[in-house]
Amino acid sequence: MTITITAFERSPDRGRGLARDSRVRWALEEVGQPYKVRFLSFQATKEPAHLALHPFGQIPTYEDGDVALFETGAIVFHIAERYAGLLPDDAKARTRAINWMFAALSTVEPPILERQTAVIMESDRPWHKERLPLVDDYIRVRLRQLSARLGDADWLDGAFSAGDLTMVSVLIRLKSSGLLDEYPNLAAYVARGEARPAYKRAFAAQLADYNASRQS
Ligand code: GTB
Repeated sequence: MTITITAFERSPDRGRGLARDSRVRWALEEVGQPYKVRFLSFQATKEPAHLALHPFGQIPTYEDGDVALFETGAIVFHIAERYAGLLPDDAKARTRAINWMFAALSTVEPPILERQTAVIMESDRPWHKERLPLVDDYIRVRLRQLSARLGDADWLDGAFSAGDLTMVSVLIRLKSSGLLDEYPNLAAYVARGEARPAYKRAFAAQLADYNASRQS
């Protein structure tokens, strides 16, 4: 049974590896599993067939035989549990890697998403110019703390893991903001993630899909 994920038929990130299917593609590339993508319009994500798979009407979803999942965290965790390559064998190290996945999604990502909302949805509001620097400061608190923990290590806890894949995927969204460059070790950490062959394959596949969607 081939793994099938969903993505937008024309990705709103214009193939820049920022939409949520990117993390799932990257995880599948890391573990060497082939996959198919089922492309959906925004409208189709709100229709019953997709809502049966994803109660919030979003992408991505993941299907493999009788396994059907939504939420990138759960999907990456499932892939990492099922296939070798993204979680250490040692039980304690494995738990710590999973800990970093939760930290990325629960503690680091929320202010980054707030910034995205401020930039995309609120730029016409009269208070936007005052709010954005506040959001940037919330982000800086987390980046400073993460930077201190990472230090001069390559990855968050020993070898590259699903924790790093999730954290790098979260931080990548800050690249265009300039905030990441204030923390050179975090900028280098993200660059190390992007330099991984599996990341490059996932990025190229997402970009190719976006370019193909523009031809049709
Ligand atoms: N918590 C969920 C998960 O991690 O899986 C969040 C999923 C999610 O936000 N999916 C988005 C979606 O389906 C797609 S990625 N949105 C439609 C909806 O909520 O109705 C969204 C996205 C687009 C473009 C950029 N970008 O250009 O930076 C980033 C993210």
